[in-house]
Parts: sequence; C-alpha cells; structure tokens
Amino acid sequence: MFKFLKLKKDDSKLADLIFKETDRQRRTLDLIPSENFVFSSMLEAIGSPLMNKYSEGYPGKRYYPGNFYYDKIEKLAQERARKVFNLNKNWHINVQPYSGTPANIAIYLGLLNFNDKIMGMKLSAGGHLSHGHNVSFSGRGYKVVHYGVDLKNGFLNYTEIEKLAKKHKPKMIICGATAYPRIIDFQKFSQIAKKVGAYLLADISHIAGLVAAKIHPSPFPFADVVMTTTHKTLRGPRGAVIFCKKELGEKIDKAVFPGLQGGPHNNTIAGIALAFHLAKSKNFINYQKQILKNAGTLAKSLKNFGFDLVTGGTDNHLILIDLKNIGINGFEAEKLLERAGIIANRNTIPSDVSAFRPSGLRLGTPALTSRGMKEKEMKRIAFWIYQILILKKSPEKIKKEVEKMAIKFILPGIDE
Ligand code: DSN
Repeated sequence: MFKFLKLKKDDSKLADLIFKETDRQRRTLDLIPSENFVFSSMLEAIGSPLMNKYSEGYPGKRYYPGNFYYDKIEKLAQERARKVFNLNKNWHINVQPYSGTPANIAIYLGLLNFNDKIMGMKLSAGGHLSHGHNVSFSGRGYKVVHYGVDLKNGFLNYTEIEKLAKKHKPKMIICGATAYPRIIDFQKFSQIAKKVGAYLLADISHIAGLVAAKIHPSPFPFADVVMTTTHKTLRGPRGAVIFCKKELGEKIDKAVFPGLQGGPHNNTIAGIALAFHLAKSKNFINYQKQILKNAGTLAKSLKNFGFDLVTGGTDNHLILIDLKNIGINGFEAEKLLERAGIIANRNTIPSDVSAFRPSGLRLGTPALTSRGMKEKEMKRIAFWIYQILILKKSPEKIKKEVEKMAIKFILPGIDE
C-alpha cells in the first residue's frame, strides 16, 4: 500500500493533492479507453533511482559514462518486447520514445522528407492528432491526405482507401485509431501500401495488449513500422516503443535520438521491461480476454437501453456512442456522467464536422477490468448511463451507488 509518507513530510500540500487524486480514482469509474492502472511493482520501477542519470545514445554507444546497468535494462526491454510479439531478429526495436506522439513524429522524421505526403485516418473518424491533423506538427511538416470511414455504417472502407491512395500516392500510410471500435485489417492496408509504394505504419497504441494476447490480428506480418504506447491496454508506464524492419533501424534510432529527443527516461524504460515481462503471463492474457468480454457486455447493454453505437457494436476494448438520437451532445453527456463519478470522454463521431461539441461519447473497459470488474458490473454501469442520459435522473443520486460499487474494487498500484 502506497502511503506517500516521505512526500507528506517534505511537501504536505503536494502529498495532499496526490492523495485526493488517488482517492478520486478509487471512488470513480474510469471508462476512458486509453487509460489504465499499473501495478505497485510498476510504480516501484518507474519511481526508482534510474531517473537520476543521463544516458544519451543507445546500449554500447552512450555519450555519458556509467551506463553499464542502463544498457542491460534497455536491452532487456527490447528483448522482452520482441518476445511478446514473437518477432525475429529482422525487427529492430527502439524503446526510448517519450510517448506516442513523439514516437510517430520520430518515424516521420526518420523515414520521410518534410512536405512528403502521408495518409492517415481523420481525427473525426477515430484517428489521432499525430496522424496528420493540421494542429499537429504531423499536419504542418507534411502534406496530408485523410481517409475516413463509411458514413453509412462507421466501418473502414478499404476500397475507398485504396482509391484515395492510388490518387494521391502518399509516401507513408498510417493505420491505427483512437476511437474505432472494430478490427483493423492490417493485411488490406499493407496490400494498398504496396500498390502505391508507401511505407505502412501501424499505430497500435490502443490495441497493443489485445495484439500481444493474440485476440486481435497482428500488424507485424504486414507493416514496415509498428508503434505502440505502453500505458494503455499494455498496462505499462507512459512511454512508447517503435518496431521497424531491421533495414530502417538506423534511421529510426537517429530520428529518436539525437533527432528529436535528448536523454532517455530510463525509469520508464525499466517500466517498459516490466510491462513486457508481465505481458507474457497467463494472467495478462486472461485480463485481455476479460477486457473484450466487458466491452461486449457494455455495448450490448447500452444498445438494449436504446443507445445508438457507431458500427453497431464493438470488436475491441472500446465503444463509441452516437448521442444524436437522445438529443444531447458529447460535452453535455461527459459532464453529466462526471457528476455521477462515471468518467468517459466526449468524442467526435464520423459524421461530425466540429470537435468542439462532438456528438459522441467514447467508453472503454481496460481500466475497470484492471480493477477486477466483470460483466455484472458492466450491466450496472450501462443502466446508470441510461438513467442519467436518457431518463434524466439526477447524477448526484446515482453517484452514491457508483461510489459504493467502485470502492468494493481495489485500486491497483495502491491497494494491492
Ligand atoms: N489521448 C489518447 C486517447 O485518449 O486515445 C491518444 O493519444
């Protein structure tokens, strides 16, 4: 049990804020699909004295002395990542990116020239800012073509994507999403990329845990580069890993450091090594399976209560509700649910033109599954969402019930 005793002594104000935030996490239901709870062993690894040192460079070729153990830890993280995804030596692995966006930017920096054309999924359709959005460096440093989803059903339309790729001939195609509730067909993306001579980058940040557990198709047989953050379904520290074909390794390494970053966060790299160690266990595989069962149950229950789901359901860890039929927007829904202690974020749905007042609400099950919640709890949560958003019941009244259920489940990392 983490008690923050030393912190209380040194900085009681900060300790109090951390304590309160920890308690908020315990008393509420985190349905944000990109969030998760780490184990206490992870907090120990990332809070360790590894954060004390500089080690620019890579194992065996650092710009500072004293990196004997850091080299071993970085190699351990790389080799464990390789094992989890069953990769042979034809894959090169970089575990230094600070997080997902810097990792994607490093990939562009390493493999493209500025103003080259990239093609990624539109943010409003479920993509990511770093896949070419105009407010991101990715949309300013490169020419961008965006694909969306079929507005009739919410699914990726590979025929349309191929037409677009043939018309614009991008140098890189990016697949992967933050709000797409269905399986991504990496093979189809690869066939399209090959036809136009583009690199294929698969950003599997959201689904990496499912891929590691072999319950989502793997991009590795098809992509030139695979990027994942490590803190979502993988349940690791906030960081990222780039996997690339061996021949691209030098370009990627140079782009990460010295191209884009300085000293690696070695404490995070230790956390990544631990996350990939834990990802080999039976518990991890069962956990990923439960994420899917929970998402399926939540989706089905929400539908039974009259909610309209983009694509009609889910194949993965997340659900996107289209709120238009109940007459509120995502911002209002997010706020109402937050008052009840149900934390889910507003999101655009594919037909939205503005992200300011989007029509969707995004829900995911990785975090609550880490707390040990199962199908029974998902049904209750769907019922509370129905009571608040459709029956307009007071969120404050529901909050008591939410809290009563939430505190029955441990807060990993803190209560274990
Ligand atoms: N912010 C993350 C998400 O919520 O999906 C992606 O970076």
